[in-house]
Amino acid sequence: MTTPQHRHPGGGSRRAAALVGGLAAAAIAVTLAVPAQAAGSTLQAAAAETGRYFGTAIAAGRLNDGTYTGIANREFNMITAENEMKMDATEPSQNQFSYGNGDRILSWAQQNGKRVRGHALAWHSQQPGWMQNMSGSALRSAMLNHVTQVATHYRGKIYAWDVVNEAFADGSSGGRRDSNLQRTGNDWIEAAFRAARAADPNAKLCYNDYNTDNWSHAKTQGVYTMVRDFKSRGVPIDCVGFQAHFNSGNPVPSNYDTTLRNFANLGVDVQITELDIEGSGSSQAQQYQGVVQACLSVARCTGITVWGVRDSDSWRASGTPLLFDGNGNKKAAYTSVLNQLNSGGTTVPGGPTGQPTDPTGEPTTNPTTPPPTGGGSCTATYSEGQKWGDRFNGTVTIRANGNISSWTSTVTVRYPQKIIATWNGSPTWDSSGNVMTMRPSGSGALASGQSTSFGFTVMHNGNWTWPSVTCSAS
Ligand code: 9MR
Repeated sequence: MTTPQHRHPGGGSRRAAALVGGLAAAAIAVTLAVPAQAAGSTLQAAAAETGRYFGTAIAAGRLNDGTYTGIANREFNMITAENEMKMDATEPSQNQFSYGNGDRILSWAQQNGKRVRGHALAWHSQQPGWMQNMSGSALRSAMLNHVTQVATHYRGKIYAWDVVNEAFADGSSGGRRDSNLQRTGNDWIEAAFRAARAADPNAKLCYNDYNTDNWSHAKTQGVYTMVRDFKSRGVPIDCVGFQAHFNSGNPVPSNYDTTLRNFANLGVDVQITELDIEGSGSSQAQQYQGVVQACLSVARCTGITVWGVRDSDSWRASGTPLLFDGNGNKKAAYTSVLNQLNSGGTTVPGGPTGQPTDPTGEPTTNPTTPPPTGGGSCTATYSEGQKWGDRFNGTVTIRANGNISSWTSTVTVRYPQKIIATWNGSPTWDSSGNVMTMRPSGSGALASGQSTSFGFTVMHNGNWTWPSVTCSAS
């Protein structure tokens, strides 16, 4: 691919850090204990620690089931209508719109302080009968009218719309799926996106599909090429949804993080939109953990939605693919997802505290120099990584001088620079967004003379000044 790829987390070069001019390294030891961050006890709380959401699909017909709504309300903060906002549900007869069940789900979400993903405005499947029989310019107009009407009805209330769903073919072609919509002309997808933007300028507009998780699959490449083309021509697309319906024949790919990262690097958010994994026990739990880990490693992976609450609510209930069993008990998969969310990851741009930048260009908080102690100390050394037109990578090497049980490092970037991705550490941010405090993902213990490193990507926005770094040991 011609687009630069970030290094794989942990795969960055370990070349010795050169001590050159402009390098700000400090060796500092501290007595101050770093307060442990409270772990989130629900999926939504744990995801929010890094600015992400955790969502579920909701069926209107189950809203009077107290166990169902109890779990949904406690664990999730993003809601997708499983079927109720689709074309057949919202326009059963041409130009006669029906929003009863969609509105029911929206109201439940709003009353409980949750956001809503809209699903889906244009799709070859679940079309109302009248539309299935249409073709050509009449179908194109009817589709655009549908997009406009439904997006207008929900204007201002939707976080992100799946504007177009499942438009690419399975298999090795990498091309579009044949459908009545596709036969109206290859530009039907961008036409739908433009209509959606005009109807609801504040909703994020997503392309959503399945079997696009493995980076080496033709379908993934086909969608990637379309999104890259849309971005280059100014077609209004903000996000790409990865449905993530997995089973033994279609397992979670080991290159999932690469896929998410490469799409994000096109300048779109990425989201896991319909996650379910058939199976049980520790094997299911491990696969769930892998998906969460991949999302957490990509700063623009802004959230994860599972496709239903309990196994018995699933479209493929016999595969027991969800996080709660039929009685509403937490499964091993639930615990592995929660633990993985609590282990930290990249923080999404703007989250969790908004990360405002100081318009004067000065960091509002400078790294403080804690008092030295008699114990071990550490040195932080910055080294330049790969550079692209709009961004650069950096690596910070932490070296222990004397045994240390853990370390904390700060990285200060200069406005209008912005750190957009990190790896090999757990970041938190000050209120200015310019100062990142990095802590080890694992124990952080280093014997005297040992070193470890973490890395990050900076959008330079015209400012190439090197970040300054510090380290404190405990
Ligand atoms: O879960 C949905 C199920 O209740 C419907 O019968 C089915 C009809 O197509 O759609 C299911 O949801 C699908 C989603 O809308 C798009 N991606 C695949 C999902 C699972 O089939």
